[in-house]
Amino acid sequence: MLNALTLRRAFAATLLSGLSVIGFHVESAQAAGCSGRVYWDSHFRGEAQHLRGDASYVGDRWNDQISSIAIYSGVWRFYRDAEFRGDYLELGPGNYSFHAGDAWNDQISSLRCVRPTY
Ligand SMILES: [Ca+2]
Repeated sequence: MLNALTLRRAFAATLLSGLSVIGFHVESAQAAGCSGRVYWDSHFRGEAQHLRGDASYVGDRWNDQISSIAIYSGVWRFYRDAEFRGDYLELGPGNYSFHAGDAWNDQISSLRCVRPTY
């Protein structure tokens, strides 16, 4: 079970690594050990953005808009403010969905991968 999950994540990361990065300014592209996706809406819906490195600011379009996060690899910190400031939410591989009224819904302004995982 765990092996199958790990394999599936690795496969997804391989697929996604072929996609181009649009939108976020990637300051330090890291290897496949830091990979994920953020979504405009809850439940992994709406516009999506591939994560491959740190972003000191997610950009005007994405600022305070992220409502769900899929992390394929790495331990990531999602900050309330730009430049990795404010309190942060630390998340490892998994799927996370926020909803209206949740503390972290539509709050994230910067993000970074603090530890690669494989
Ligand atoms: Ca949103």
